[in-house]
This record gives sequence, structure tokens and C-alpha cells, in this order.
Amino acid sequence: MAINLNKSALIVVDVQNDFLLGGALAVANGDEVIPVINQVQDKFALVVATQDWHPANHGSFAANHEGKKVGDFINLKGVNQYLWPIHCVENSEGAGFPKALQGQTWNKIFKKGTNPEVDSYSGFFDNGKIEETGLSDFLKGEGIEKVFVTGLAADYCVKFTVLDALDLGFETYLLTDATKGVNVSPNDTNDALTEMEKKGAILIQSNALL
Ligand code: VGL
Ligand code: ZN
Repeated sequence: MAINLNKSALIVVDVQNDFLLGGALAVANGDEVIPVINQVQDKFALVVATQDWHPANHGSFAANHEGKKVGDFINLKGVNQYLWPIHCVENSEGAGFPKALQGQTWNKIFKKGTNPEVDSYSGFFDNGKIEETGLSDFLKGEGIEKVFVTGLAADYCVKFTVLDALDLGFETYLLTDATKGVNVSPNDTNDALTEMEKKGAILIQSNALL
């Protein structure tokens, strides 16, 4: 079964050093997505990436809240916010893309999480749905109707990117072998896959595109 990639874009979510082996918020086996993305991206006329890009004073960092530790929750401007270790600080090595990931041909990179007062899991909107990153308008302006989502983390930024893509009217695919989850709780990635599928995402393996 060949999937028609006309009017399709690949979205590479947050494949950044801090989410990879040795990084500040390493996703178990996260590095395994790199060769899969490198291989599959050649099939797409349009490839975009998102980049978690936080100022040092970002409200999602436990270290920025006295008496709080990683894994605690706070109310951040009305949004229940899980507190993370310091990660993907703007212009840091950890916020960069790994050398092994071939990003030379990407059409555009969308930074997110730049506002210290709100986190931004989705590549489309912040978690308060106040501001857009510009990704939706860019894709629609390019005539894109289908998106294929890859990257990290399956249970956070990938999940919310997929759910928003569906809300925005894109036919949305998740490449299951091109994503890995954080699993703050052991079943989070499985639950995320189920939630995405229930909402209408089509789960495929990358070899369906090769
Ligand atoms: C992410 C937690 C915090 C992600 C970003 O890219 O999934 N997760 N910031
Ligand atoms: Zn982040």
C-alpha cells in the first residue's frame, strides 16, 4: 500500500540534543529516531522542524520556582504546569540539533516555548492556546493537506502537535518508529498513541513510505 505524498509535509518535532542520550531531559532510546527521520525525509517536498527554545527564566523549569522540584506541578498563568529540569535553553548546545540529523534541506524551523510565562508542547500553539508559532499558516500557505509527524517526545510535544494538526484540519499521520516517549508514568507513550488514534490520527511505520 503506497501512501500518496502529494500535498504532504513531514514535521520533525524537537529532535534536539537535550532530548537525546546525555541530554538534560533525555528520552530513552530517543536517538533511534534520527536514522529513521534521515531516511524518510527525502520522500517529502516539504520538511519543517520545531525547536524547543526556552529563555533561562522559563516557568516550566523547576529550578525557577523556590521550593519546587522536577515532577511537581504549579499553576502557571492558569495552566497546570509539570515542572521539568532546565532544558533547551535558547542558544545552548542542548537546544541545538544533533550532527547526525540531516537538517540541511529543511524548509523552515519553528521555535516554541520562547515566552517564559507559558509552556508550548504543540508545534502549533502554546499550552494556553494564546499564540501561534506560525506553523499552521505556513503549511496552509504551501498547500499542505497531510502532515506526517515524527520526533520527541511522543507523550508531550509530538502528541500535542498531532492533536492540534487534527483540530486544524490536516490529515495527520504519526510515524510510530520515528518517535519515542518520556514516560513520566510507564504507560504514557502507549496512552498517547491511543489518544492520538482515537482523535483520528493514522499510525503507520516509516517503511510504509519507502
Ligand atoms: C518537551 C517537555 C518539555 C518535548 C519539551 O519536546 O516533548 N517535553 N519541553
Ligand atoms: Zn520544553
